[in-house]
Amino acid sequence: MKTAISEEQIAFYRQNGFVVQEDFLRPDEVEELKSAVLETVASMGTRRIADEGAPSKEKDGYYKAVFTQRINLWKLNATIKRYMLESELGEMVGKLAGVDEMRVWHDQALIKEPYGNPTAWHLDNPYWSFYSRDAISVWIALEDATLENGCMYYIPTTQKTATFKNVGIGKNLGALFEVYPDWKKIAPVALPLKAGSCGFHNGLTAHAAAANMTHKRRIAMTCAYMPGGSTFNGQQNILSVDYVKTLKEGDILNNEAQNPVVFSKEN
Ligand SMILES: O=C(O)CCC(=O)C(=O)O
Ligand SMILES: [Fe+2]
Repeated sequence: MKTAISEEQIAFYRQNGFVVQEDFLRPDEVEELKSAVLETVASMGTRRIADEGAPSKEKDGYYKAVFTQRINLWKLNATIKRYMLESELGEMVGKLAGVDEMRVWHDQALIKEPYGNPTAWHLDNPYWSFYSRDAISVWIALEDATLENGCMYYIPTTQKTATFKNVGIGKNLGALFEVYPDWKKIAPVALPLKAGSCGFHNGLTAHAAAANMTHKRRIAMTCAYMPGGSTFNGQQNILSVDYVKTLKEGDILNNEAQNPVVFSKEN
């Protein structure tokens, strides 16, 4: 895992809300992580989220055809846990975001199946159970992600002007621009990635992915990280009913079993 990150990359991320790390994983690491992801996804059947008591319903037909989405695989598979909770990766996301502590929010396998629908423009953080301007995700290509098979697109600098208003990932590709009409003036950037390369994006950066116009799967593994000290905002999102019952708005999300620390400046 290539976790060294330059001052230029940090500056680019802070300005644009995303950045790329070429050759993040070596080919043998890609194979190891991809096998673990495919095996774990298969073991979950139609269950979307690993956690007991979490919302598990498959979404509607259109959403299902955007990607095969499986969440919190790190709880089921030791190899995935080793990669997603790797402390050097934790330090990397901490440095990019400029925060002193990072916890896992959730991981997700995102497989855009052959002829899968595009992923409509959206923000991530407003869906989650905490609000933060410094949440960050890593998106690792486990197969080449290309313009043809649904690579990611970002709209630079949107993390700076985003509020926590959002739209769902629905059939209307550009619904987000009804909420943020000014963003129509900014050119999006496509980010094709070789297998093993990754992108990082802020939880408030507008992003999307194109349709998969190929007969092969676009396979990605992603993980979202939550700054330490983030507090519950009242949204269940992926949390289990039982856990949400123990929370009230404003509580710090510091349950180590649900949101383990991956980076702490003190250590
Ligand atoms: O992989 C995709 O199609 C979308 C990914 C995404 O929205 C994310 O990683 O936040
Ligand atoms: Fe997203």
